[in-house]
Formats: sequence, structure tokens, C-alpha cells
Amino acid sequence: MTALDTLRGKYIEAIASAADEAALEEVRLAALGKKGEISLKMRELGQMSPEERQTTGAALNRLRDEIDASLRARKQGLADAALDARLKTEWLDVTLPGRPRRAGTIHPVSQVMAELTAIFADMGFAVAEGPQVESDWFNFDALNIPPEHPARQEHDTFFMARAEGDNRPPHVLRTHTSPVQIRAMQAQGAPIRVIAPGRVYRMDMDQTHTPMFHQVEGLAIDRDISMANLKWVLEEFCRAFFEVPSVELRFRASHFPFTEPSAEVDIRCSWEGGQLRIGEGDSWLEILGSGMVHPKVLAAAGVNPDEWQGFAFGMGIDRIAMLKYGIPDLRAFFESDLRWLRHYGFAALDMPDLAGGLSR
Ligand code: 2NL
Repeated sequence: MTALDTLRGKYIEAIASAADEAALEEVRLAALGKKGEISLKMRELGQMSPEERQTTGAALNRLRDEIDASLRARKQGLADAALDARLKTEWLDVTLPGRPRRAGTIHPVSQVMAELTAIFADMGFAVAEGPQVESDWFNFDALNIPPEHPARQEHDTFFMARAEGDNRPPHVLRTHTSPVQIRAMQAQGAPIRVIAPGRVYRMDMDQTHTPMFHQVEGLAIDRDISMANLKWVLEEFCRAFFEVPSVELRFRASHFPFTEPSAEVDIRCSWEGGQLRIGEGDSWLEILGSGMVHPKVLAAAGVNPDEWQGFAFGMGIDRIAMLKYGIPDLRAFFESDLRWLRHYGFAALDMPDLAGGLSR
């Protein structure tokens, strides 16, 4: 065995057993670095005879190339092994099903407000809005509600506090959305067709009443608007809202300070098997109050009652929401009763994880 064979064996073995790139670099320096064993041997060629230099030089070149190739191959092998090791630990199962997200759902009252807004929009009614804290003039006086009326006697109405020594009449939490319509008439005059949906407040709290509830009022003023127009608009609304082919309404004479004449409106229904059906049967359900706007109310809102007339109505939104969606009592609104959501087949309820987490 020649000296070069021994050298070759030593480095091929060292390369094969280098455990990482740093060890491999040490082997490279020991063999091929400036002061490496192969490099030193190459420097010795200068002292050799021409014949010896030729054979030894060629052999040294081959050995250097072989070691170099071996180093590169081992380097690549180590890199491949490192990548394999990473791939074994850093993996992601892209076939896993997604984790269901808890989705919210629209509140029944918001849903019903959107529905009725769309129905009245089709009949040419715009939506009007106004403050929930009102002056007593807009909430009462403009609506022909006299100071001695029970609603103004402390117990029905939330009065806002005034600063010490401020003796002006207190503001109130609006008890109906009528003041919104007074403001709309003041702002745009007649003719006008608006609805005013929103929150209203009354000091009332029992099984069927909450101190804050939702109301929608409607107002149509023109030169010759009549009770007949009122009846058609309300029938059309009920048909569309309750999604039945026909409805029958019953007008009962009534009294409101802000309308003359006034009527309470009932809708024909049946309660067979505890299930409400609108549009058929022998029962009647009161759904709203209405009438022809009182001339004094028109005048207070800056509309000339000798030139203009029209109808107005007011209806509780919470109650018609409960009727339409079969919500049995007010707690459904506060505890988000899932029966209401199921009625609609909400997608969120089809997620096993979610349905399990929200069992009620
Ligand atoms: C009810 C009765 C009603 C009105 C509201 C109204 C508004 C103006 C002028 C005249 Cl600006 N009237 N609103 C009229 C009749 C009845 O509500 O029982 N609501 C739940």
C-alpha cells in the first residue's frame, strides 16, 4: 500500500463518520486547507525530479478531487438527513376538518324591524329617527296630551333630572315614537309618508311588560288621505309581515288624544292546539292603535290642518315579533331562546360543537 492510499483511506473514513457540518469542515481543513495534509504534499512536488513529480502530481490531483467530491456528497447527505428530521417533526395535517366558530345571530327584534321597514318601504314610507330623550313638548304637548293626562303624572313616564335650581320642565325618555314624526313633519312638511321604529320607555314591569320596549309608528299626510287608505296599508302590511295570502282586520272605535277618529285594530286568527294562525279562525288579536291625525297635532307640527290630513298608527314590535316567531314569553328576548333560532334553521345550530355548547 502506498502512502497516498493510506492518506486516502484515512480521509474517506473521516468524511463518512463526520456527524455534522462542523465536523465535516474540520476534515476538509485537515486535508485540503492551506496547511492541510494534501496541500503540504503538493508543495513537496517542487523538490522532486520531473518523472517523480509527474506521477505523484497526477496521483495527488486525483486524490484531492476524490476527497473534494466525497466532502460534497457527505455535505449533501447531512443536509438531506437534517431536512428529513425536520419534516418528521414539523408537519401540518391539512386534511383536518375546520374548527367551528361561534357565530352570532340577529336578535328577533332587529330582524322584525328590518322586515317591517322593507314592507313599508315598498309602500313608499321612509324611516325617520329621533332622540330617545325628549322634551315634554315633543313627547306630550305636540301630541295633544294635556298636562293633567295620567301619562304625565309621574308614574308612567321616566323623567330626567334637572340641575339644582333649574325649574324648566324636565325632559323624558320618550314614551312613544310619535315625537319623531312631529319632528319629521316640522322638518319636511306635507305631504309626508314615514315610519318611526325605535326604543320607547314606560315605567312598567311585569310578566308581559318591560320598561324599555320597541314600537313602530306610521304617518301618512296628504290632501285627501282617509281611513280607507289606512285600512289598505295595514292589511297589506299584515299580509306581508305574517306571510299569509289574506288577512282580515277589525276596526274598533277607540280614543287617543292625538287622533280623531281613533280605532284599535284586531286581526282574525285561530289558536287551535295552542298554535296561532293568522288570517283564519274565530278569534281576534289586538295588534295596533290608529286613527286620523288630530288637527291640533298637525298644527303643532307646523302643518296646516285646513289643507292637509292623514292617518297615523302605532304598534308594539316586541309583541308582533313574538307572534310571528312563536316566542312564548319575554324571557326569550333576554335569554336568547334557541327555539326562535331553530324556527329559522340557523346554520350555526347545525354545527355539532356549537349546538352542544348552547343547549337550552
Ligand atoms: C298604540 C297606539 C298610536 C299614533 C299612535 C300618532 C303619531 C302622530 C300623530 C298622531 Cl305624529 N298619531 N301615532 C296614532 C294612533 C295610535 O299608537 O296603541 N300603540 C301601541
